[in-house]
Amino acid sequence: MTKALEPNDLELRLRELNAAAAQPWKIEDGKLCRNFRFSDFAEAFGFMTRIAIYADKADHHPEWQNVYNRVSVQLVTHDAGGITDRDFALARRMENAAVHRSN
Ligand code: H2B
Repeated sequence: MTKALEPNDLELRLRELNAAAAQPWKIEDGKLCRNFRFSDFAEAFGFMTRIAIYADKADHHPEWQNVYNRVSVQLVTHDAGGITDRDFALARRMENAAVHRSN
């Protein structure tokens, strides 16, 4: 099982992730969080569809909420009781999927 990251590693990985992110990821309530905004609902839902297919294959699923063109994401590995490399892998995947269509 993947281990929850220690605070120092977490900060390091967060800085690496945010170096490539248009809007910052933040740690809130022990989860890796970011709000995405798209041009419209179709773009937001298209993003969610692409990520859902990846997440299910990886057996690692996001907590997320969608309202029209906005998608709020909170990533945590329940099995490990904290944020792990699997959450950062999913976050990077989200950045790549959203980079051409959102802020
Ligand atoms: N997703 C996330 N984000 N965290 C988990 O701990 C997790 C998961 N566990 N997807 C998986 C599924 C587990 O519940 C199943 C049984 O493999």
